Amino acid sequence: MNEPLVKAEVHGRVALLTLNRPKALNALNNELIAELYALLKKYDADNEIGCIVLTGNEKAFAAGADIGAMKDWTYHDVSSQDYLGGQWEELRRFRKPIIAAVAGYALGGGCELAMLCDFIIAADSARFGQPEIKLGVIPGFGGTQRLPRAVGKAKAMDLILTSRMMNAEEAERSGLVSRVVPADKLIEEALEAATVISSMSLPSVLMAKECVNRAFESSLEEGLLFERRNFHGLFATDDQKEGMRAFVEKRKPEFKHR
Ligand code: CO8
Repeated sequence: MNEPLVKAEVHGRVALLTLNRPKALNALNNELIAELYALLKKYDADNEIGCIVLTGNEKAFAAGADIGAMKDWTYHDVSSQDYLGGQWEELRRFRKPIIAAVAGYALGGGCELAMLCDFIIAADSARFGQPEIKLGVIPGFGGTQRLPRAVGKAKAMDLILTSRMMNAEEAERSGLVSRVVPADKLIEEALEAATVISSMSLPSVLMAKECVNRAFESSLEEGLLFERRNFHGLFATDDQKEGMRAFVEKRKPEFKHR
């Protein structure tokens, strides 16, 4: 049997997904994306899972879309099959938090895949970039939209137009990653963060993710209303009663995730 292109392990309430095309620096092809999509769909729907960690290996999170596979495609090929539509596009719709744990290269589609996760924890070895311009194309999976939102226009233009890479320290300074850790502690740290998240009440975790994402899709007025109504809604959950009672009774809450 062939090795899976994405490996899955479960650690308590956390699913750890590892991109597994090491010889091609985890270059993203349709088969890998289909496996990733199927696993994310499975764990997103699994009540026993509260958070997902997506990682690569120490050399590469992913070095981009598979250039060898794309090289002979015509405009008609990519546009008629809506390349990067379909499952690629669906990757951003999952509701459970997904943490990208990035070591080594996160380039092109690899950087875009990391950016569509909810936050990025980087190893000190991580290198981020959108080098598509060197190939005669542009980022095609959100890079021109998500990178400026994360790091601002100046740095996004610099990276996208010159194709230069930025290291983990610069990525943290500019807001692309939430924390930088030693490479040998990356998975431990990401699993720890995911374990903390998955110990929280699932309805409030899902709501918090949705509300933060709404900040990028709406006016402040609309976003504040969306947040307030969802805040109100959480008072209908058992976990709100448990969380607040546990605080008052000076004990740890036992969330039932409902
Ligand atoms: N596609 C296919 N194969 C790749 C890719 C890639 N993106 N990146 C690396 N590989 C392969 C190499 O061809 C090589 O294979 P082989 O051993 O068979 O020759 C193997 O991985 C190892 O790579 P290198 O020998 O080049 O390793 P180095 O350590 O010398 O260099 C680099 C590492 C700098 C990362 C270099 O491999 C590189 O520049 N890779 C390409 C980076 C790039 O241009 N990425 C953008 C691709 S285009 C894109 O992503 C469009 C976005 C579309 C959206 C995708 C949705 C998720």
